[in-house]
Amino acid sequence: MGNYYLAVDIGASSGRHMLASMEDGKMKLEEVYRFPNGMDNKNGTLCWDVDRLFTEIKNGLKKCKELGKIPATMGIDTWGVDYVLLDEKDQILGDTVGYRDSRTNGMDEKVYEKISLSALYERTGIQKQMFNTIYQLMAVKETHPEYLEQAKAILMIPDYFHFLLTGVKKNEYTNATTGQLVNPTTNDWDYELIDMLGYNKEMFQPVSMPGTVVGEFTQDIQNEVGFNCKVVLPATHDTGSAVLAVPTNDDNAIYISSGTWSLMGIERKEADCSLRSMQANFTNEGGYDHRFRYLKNIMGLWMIQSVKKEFTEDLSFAEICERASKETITSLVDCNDDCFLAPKSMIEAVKKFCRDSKQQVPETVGEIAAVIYNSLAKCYGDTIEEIEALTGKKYTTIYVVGGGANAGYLNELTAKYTGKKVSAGPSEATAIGNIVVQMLHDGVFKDLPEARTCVGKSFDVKIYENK
Ligand code: ADP
Ligand code: LRH
Repeated sequence: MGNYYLAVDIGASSGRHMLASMEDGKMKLEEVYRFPNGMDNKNGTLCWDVDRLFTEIKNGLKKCKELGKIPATMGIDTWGVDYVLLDEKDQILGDTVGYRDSRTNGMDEKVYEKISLSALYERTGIQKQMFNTIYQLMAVKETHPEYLEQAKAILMIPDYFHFLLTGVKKNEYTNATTGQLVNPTTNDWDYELIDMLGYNKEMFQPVSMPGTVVGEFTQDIQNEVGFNCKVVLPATHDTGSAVLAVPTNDDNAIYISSGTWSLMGIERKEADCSLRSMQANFTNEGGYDHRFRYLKNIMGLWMIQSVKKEFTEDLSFAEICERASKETITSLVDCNDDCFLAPKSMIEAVKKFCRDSKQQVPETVGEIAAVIYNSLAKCYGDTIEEIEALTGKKYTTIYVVGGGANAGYLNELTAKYTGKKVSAGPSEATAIGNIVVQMLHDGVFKDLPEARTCVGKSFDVKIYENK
């Protein structure tokens, strides 16, 4: 038995500690601990409870100790774009506001007073999302300029947790790129842009690549969790980790990282910062080994998560999926409409969209879920057409990874609306991709293609064909 490696993967809807080891040339994955996540409404502002999340991180570490499975290395990944600002005493300045909060409304215009939308895309390659760090920082500048002045460090959420574990502050590359402040050619912060916007340059640490050692647990953490461990940077952006675990080395693979969001795209060696690409709203997120994820953010299973909370019946995702598959309703909504980003009621938002567009209004659980699943799959179909037009290539297979790979009905619909073969799994791709980088660091694999081959033979995938 070789070493254990620990991935702490915290998505917007749940976090988990996954231990991995190699056995007979295959990766074995074991879930050690799981906890819920979500933004809390704190006096009208949507916030992350980072204190609770850090307690959960330590709870999972204690569980490893209890099991007698001490990892050789560990790393944390989370969703992108959100961050904390730390003062000179390393205390968080203000609330840890989540990306669905409305504080960024109007901040695009403030940013464009300094730099145009197209110039911004040309120098970052990142698609416009109102919640990108660049707009969030503008909201801070407008409402709490003193936070920006006092800040000694900006840490993305996983960077912050790594700091709490080790006492070392690093800005990891993949998550940094989601903020729209990194240059895809130098792969470093775009200090000129940061200056232009009037953000405090001093708070940015040099960008570190996945595979870099952060440090070891502080004495306090060792005392609390009962062991020491080396922290190695994975691709700390969850999507960056998930795409590392797409189980193929086919350069012409289309993937969907399917969870709270559906991130659909391809991998590329160079960023495409052209006007055409900007107009199609594709992004170039930085990845391991200088591979860019050329993709589109699609609203994703957030819509299902939200209606699930509102249903009076307590149903599992599997049950909701099953009910949807029995329905015949044909109404469709535009999943990427802003009205679905943070509605008071997702059920009402879906109904209103159908009503306003003169389509049948869904009423039952099955109908509401069917409208959402069909609309997502339709959006995947449209996105494939855009990717094929933008790249001038035809693609045959869509690799769905992440929790959404378990949604059988959605996979069937994806095959139907895209006309492509769908390969679904692994559902824990993010944790696997996180561990892949740790294993590459430890010399278990010589390179990423070898790791992806191993992922392919270690985990089950299910194939769906267009009938
Ligand atoms: P995130 O990392 O963004 O929190 P996950 O990758 O964990 O999200 O995916 C969670 C989503 O996967 C759920 O919201 C749900 O829609 C979907 N899902 C998980 N298991 C199932 C299942 N058995 N059937 C249908 N959908 C599922
Ligand atoms: C998915 C994700 C996505 C980002 C969003 C904020 O969890 O990281 O890639 O765009 O959250």
